[in-house]
Amino acid sequence: NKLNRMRTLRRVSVLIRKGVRTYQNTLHNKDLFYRIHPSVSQALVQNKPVVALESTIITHGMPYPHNLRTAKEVEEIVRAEGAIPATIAVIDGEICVGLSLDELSHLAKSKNLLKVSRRDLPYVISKGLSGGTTVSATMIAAHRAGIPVFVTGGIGGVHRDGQNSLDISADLTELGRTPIAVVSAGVKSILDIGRTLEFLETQGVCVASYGASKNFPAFFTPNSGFTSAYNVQNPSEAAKLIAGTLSLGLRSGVLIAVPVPEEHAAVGQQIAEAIQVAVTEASSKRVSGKDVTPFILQKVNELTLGKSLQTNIALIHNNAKVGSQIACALSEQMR
Ligand code: PSU
Ligand code: MN
Repeated sequence: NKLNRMRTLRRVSVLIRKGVRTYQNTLHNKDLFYRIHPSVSQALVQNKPVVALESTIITHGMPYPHNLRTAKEVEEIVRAEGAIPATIAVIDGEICVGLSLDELSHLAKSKNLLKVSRRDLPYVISKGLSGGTTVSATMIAAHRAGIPVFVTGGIGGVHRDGQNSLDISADLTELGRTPIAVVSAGVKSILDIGRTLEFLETQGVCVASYGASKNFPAFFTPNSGFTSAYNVQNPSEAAKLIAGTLSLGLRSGVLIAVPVPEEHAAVGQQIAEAIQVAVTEASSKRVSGKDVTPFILQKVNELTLGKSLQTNIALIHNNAKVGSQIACALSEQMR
């Protein structure tokens, strides 16, 4: 009955709050090689909502000056929703959590910066190099700093023909081993979306679509034809799901898949054709390893005459808004 259900819910939320506190106490904020921006560490100490942001999207995902403008706009959106932005990158061998405007603009303008994934971190640190962090490296840093919510555009996945090449993004295994909620517009159809979802299931990642349906979005378009295991209808439901993950001590992450708003969705057919061309060209030019994703992103943008870039920016804005609302709801639930 209703009363029992309410008691259950109250009991669960008390347990979850305790669990998340225990989890947060086990984090190390003062690690060597980490530099936490004062605005971020202050917010964390005061239990205010913080949103982590990645930087490969700045160094490798978008051309200048769109990358810089978008990075600034995203931080503004996070602030407008009442959260603190923490863009993460490696600068001169230091993992920086929260960047100054100068640092953002340096990342956006410099050519030849590294794309830093989990496996690259030790090398980049040991050489004192700089680079944009991918979803996997950003998750590691955000988790270490104690930030449970991370917003990006799209995550990496299983590449087409990945069952043969084994080109599977480290983002997926990271989601299996690092307890962070990643808010993204799903994965691009440059990838094999069905196999990506299968792999996430194997990794134990809780995948939930944001909104009224379980449709799993395909980045440029709201529906990939595949479905998530669950859907969450609002920031508070999403926050509870995340809190549940943290307090259970599962150590795996959550993927919140936010469909691009219908009015910004790209013309599906045009994008699909551009992707086909780009994927074929990547394989005929023997582009491999970490260069595949940036190569295809740039090619698709070129072929759609910037239309894909417009959609890309619009969906990141939307993810930033939704992700910030989730971070605020989570910090509210922790009070
Ligand atoms: N997908 C996008 N834009 C991006 C990326 C992916 O739509 O910028 C970047 C992200 O940083 C992601 C990385 O973590 O590419 C994945 O690269 P790879 O496929 O090499 O794992
Ligand atoms: Mn790869």
